[in-house]
Amino acid sequence: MRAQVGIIGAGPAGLMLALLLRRRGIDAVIVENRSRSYVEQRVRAGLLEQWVSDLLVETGVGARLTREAMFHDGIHLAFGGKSHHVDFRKLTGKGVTVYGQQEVVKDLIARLTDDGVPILFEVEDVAVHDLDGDMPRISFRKNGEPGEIACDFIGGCDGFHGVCRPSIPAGLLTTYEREYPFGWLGILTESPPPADELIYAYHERGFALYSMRSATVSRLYVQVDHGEEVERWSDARVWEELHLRLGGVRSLAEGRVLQKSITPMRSFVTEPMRHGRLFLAGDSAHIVPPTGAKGLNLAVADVVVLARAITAFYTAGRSDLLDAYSATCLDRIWKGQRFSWWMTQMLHRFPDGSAFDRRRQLAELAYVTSSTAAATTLAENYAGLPMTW
Ligand code: FAS
Ligand code: PHB
Repeated sequence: MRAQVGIIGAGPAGLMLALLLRRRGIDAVIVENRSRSYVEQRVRAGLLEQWVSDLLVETGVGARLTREAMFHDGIHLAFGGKSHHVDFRKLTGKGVTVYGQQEVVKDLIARLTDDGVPILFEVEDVAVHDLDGDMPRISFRKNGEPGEIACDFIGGCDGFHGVCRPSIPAGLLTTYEREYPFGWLGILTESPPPADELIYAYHERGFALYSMRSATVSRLYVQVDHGEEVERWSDARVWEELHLRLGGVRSLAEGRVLQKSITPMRSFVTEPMRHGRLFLAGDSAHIVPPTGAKGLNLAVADVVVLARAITAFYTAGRSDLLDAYSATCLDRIWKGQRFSWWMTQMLHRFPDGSAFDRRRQLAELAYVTSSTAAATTLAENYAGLPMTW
């Protein structure tokens, strides 16, 4: 096959990249190693920055989002038996959109399929070749048959465990990493959320997050020990912790648990995000702890920058935006890393934390919920910093 851009990975990054290129008349092919149904059912992020939901509407894939998403003005921070609202709309003029990542993925796949953009699902043995030349290739196997895509550029959108980042000679990459001594156990439940907006709860038993997907479906998380196994957490045990960690701030209705999984927590960045004609975007280049709800939003920001750079190459013969791709993305990525780390260190119980640390966390929460300046820094980062080109 021949395409101007070969994309590896049909997650938010790969799909949005293909859509943005398509809208500029640039043809792309996506190869994905999972099935369409697996990709569309994978429960992950749930919160879009204002500009991301606006982008989905502007690019013509936001109709269902406009009908079904929940549009929030802020979040609640619960600690010391009380709940405090941080009003992003009042502080920054922006809100956030609650719309499951799997819904975004479904909407993007439907649009790309309608537009005739090839998405090859269930491919195997994907590999990239000739990255240093001007005709890189993607090889793969589909239904046991070998396949190949000759292209001008490769979008490495295959996530943290993909093949693209490892295809770059290790000596050329610098990685930055922080592991956290805990993870999140998340459940999707048929139960009404305890509040109209998200509640981030600090508690001596550990952090908990009360999010949602609709007025009748909740997305709930509890902090668990690093390396914890989901089999050790019965539904009853999860509900008990969720009740305790809500600290009497709200009552929590229980319901059928539809999905349960544990997400490890890490901060990770690899630099640079480019090697020849291969451009890393999204989780293939960076991971944030989900506390700041940045993962999906940073992935979309990367591909907005990449689509703009590739378009300038084809329409004006420019390579300067391609050359600046990594630095442009990393500016936003590191601000997202800082914010995600800050939210994580403020809200979680660290096993090696001292009594001083816990009092300092409570003071930080008291400061954020009593100072307009402090609340505004949380609001502008959470709702989404302006895009910088
Ligand atoms: P993705 O990982 O979404 O997509 C990569 C795609 O590439 C996948 O479809 C994968 O199947 C495919 N792929 C991988 N290797 C391949 C290969 N060799 N060949 C072909 N295809 C290949 N973010 C939040 O903001 N909030 C959350 O609550 C949250 N929860 C998360 C829970 C989990 C378990 C995980 C793993 C991530 C979570 N994230 C969360 C982060 C998540 O939302 C990512 O930021 C987002 O999916 C990034 O999108 P992509 O970069 O497209 O990567
Ligand atoms: C979610 O709804 O899945 C969600 C929301 C906010 C976060 C993390 C996850 O910080």
